[in-house]
Amino acid sequence: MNWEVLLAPYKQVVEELKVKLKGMRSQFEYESMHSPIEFITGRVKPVQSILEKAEKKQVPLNRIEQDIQDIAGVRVVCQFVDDIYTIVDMLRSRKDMTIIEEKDYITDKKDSGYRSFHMIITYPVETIHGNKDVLAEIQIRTLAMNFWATNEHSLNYKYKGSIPEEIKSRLKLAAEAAFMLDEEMSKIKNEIQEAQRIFNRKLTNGTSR
Ligand code: 0O2
Repeated sequence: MNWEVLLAPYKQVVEELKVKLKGMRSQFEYESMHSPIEFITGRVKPVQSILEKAEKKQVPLNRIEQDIQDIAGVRVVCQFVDDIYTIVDMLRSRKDMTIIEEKDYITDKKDSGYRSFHMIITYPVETIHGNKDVLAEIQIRTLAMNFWATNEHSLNYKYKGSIPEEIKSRLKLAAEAAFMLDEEMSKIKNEIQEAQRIFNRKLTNGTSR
């Protein structure tokens, strides 16, 4: 299999989605509104991870593009839980992508403690052979959820998917702490946003420091 050829449209999808989501963030900033997007990352799943996932889910090589939904992955990280649903609503109303599935692991967290909102979409890309609808996964989560997931992901990698029980239960506690942090921050959201508006105004007037 020529992976470079197969993955090229996925690479393009990731780049295009990143540009569009960054565009959304800039528009909020130009209009001096609180941006529900803190930052955006994206990646094409490495070939080794695609093969491992295919083996784990018993997906034959000729079904990879249909059955592995996160070959193209974009992550949107937000300050507040509310921001996640603002983005979800905005993505639902877009005409340039089709939502195939939504997984709300925030109201329905995973056993590991993982929280995030996932959207599986198809996105049309123009290739030299014509138009192709490519599957992609958009993960939307808060900074706290991202902190937890990044650490848990590293531990999973270290322990090859079998994290020791003691660490697993600590991770569950940490997930609850992260969730409480999100809840507490939500309660003082207006205060925080007002402070950020004042700070940004100072920056644009050049009076800071
Ligand atoms: P990587 O290395 O991030 O690419 P499903 O068939 O729906 O049950 P699937 O396809 O794995 O299973 O979908 P799901 O559950 O939505 O997970 C897709 C991605 O979400 C994962 O990709 C992770 O990025 C993230 N994710 C899901 N569960 C967890 C979790 O418990 N901890 C962390 N840290 N991330 C999680 P990959 O391929 O597993 O990994």
